[in-house]
Amino acid sequence: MNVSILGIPMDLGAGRRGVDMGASALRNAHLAGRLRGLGHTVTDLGDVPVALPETLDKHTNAGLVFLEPILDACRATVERIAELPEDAFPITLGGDHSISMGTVTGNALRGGGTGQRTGVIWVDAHTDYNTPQTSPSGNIHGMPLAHLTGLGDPRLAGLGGGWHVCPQDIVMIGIRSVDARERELLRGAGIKAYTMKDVDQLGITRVTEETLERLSGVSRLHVSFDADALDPGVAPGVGTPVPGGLTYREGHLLMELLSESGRVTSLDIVEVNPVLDTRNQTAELMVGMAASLLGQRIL
Ligand code: 6HN
Ligand code: MN
Ligand code: MN
Ligand code: MN
Repeated sequence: MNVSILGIPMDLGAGRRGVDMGASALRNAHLAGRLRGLGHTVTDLGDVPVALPETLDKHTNAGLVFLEPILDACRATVERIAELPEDAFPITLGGDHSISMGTVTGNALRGGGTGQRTGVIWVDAHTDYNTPQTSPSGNIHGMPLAHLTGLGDPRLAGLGGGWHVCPQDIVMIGIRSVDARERELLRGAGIKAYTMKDVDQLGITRVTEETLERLSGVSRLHVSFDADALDPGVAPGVGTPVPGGLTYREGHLLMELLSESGRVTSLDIVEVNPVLDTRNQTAELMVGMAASLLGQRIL
């Protein structure tokens, strides 16, 4: 495959500093080399420009912390991704999870037209479905999915000229932390969410099979992998750790099964925080996840 790597070194959407260094940590953990070793052609497109928080006033615009610079970075991301050819496999490196408003939209617009029907597999401890009205923190990394479906702030929801993902085309996996009003909003939204309880009871194989079955009608399939979906025991370098996450093998098996399906067309790796990590182990873990998604096998 023709893999294009794009960094979005942004931590403006998160409540604590450090995930802006995630893109650098993932490159340091030899992402490109690992994928070349699997036979892929890999091009690193560099980084999208992102404002430094130290240069900004931390003012909150209608319940949205750092709205304007996040909008700027997401708009630049949409542009960079949308211009890539249809057969490219973009891997976007966060950065906090607010980058996905730009990456998912850019991928839907890739190849021209007004936006492809895109399935989104959201691998995360959190549902990231807050709006400015429901968010307890005002942090935009807790809001990308709501905005991708067209809810929330019209500036964020209007990225890419108003393309939206259908709630029926979203599947969440690994969920174990949902805010009270976010839960109310999710109820009846039509989004499928596999909580950790579901993963425990059904097993990750059945969860993955059901996910692919549910998303059988989409023409693009995007995986947005928040490192905090994994258990903090194996992925300590994240800003919002929640106990009881996916094991090392559950994470890999999910990626291996998605890889076997041959249907995934783009990937985000987000929320890796090197400041909180131990010897870059979380970045190395996530590079391994990307390798499994792109065809690495045990035998
Ligand atoms: N993430 N639900 C919390 C909030 O502030 O809205 C946490 C969000 C975490 C977001 O990890 O991508
Ligand atoms: Mn997230
Ligand atoms: Mn998360
Ligand atoms: Mn939109």
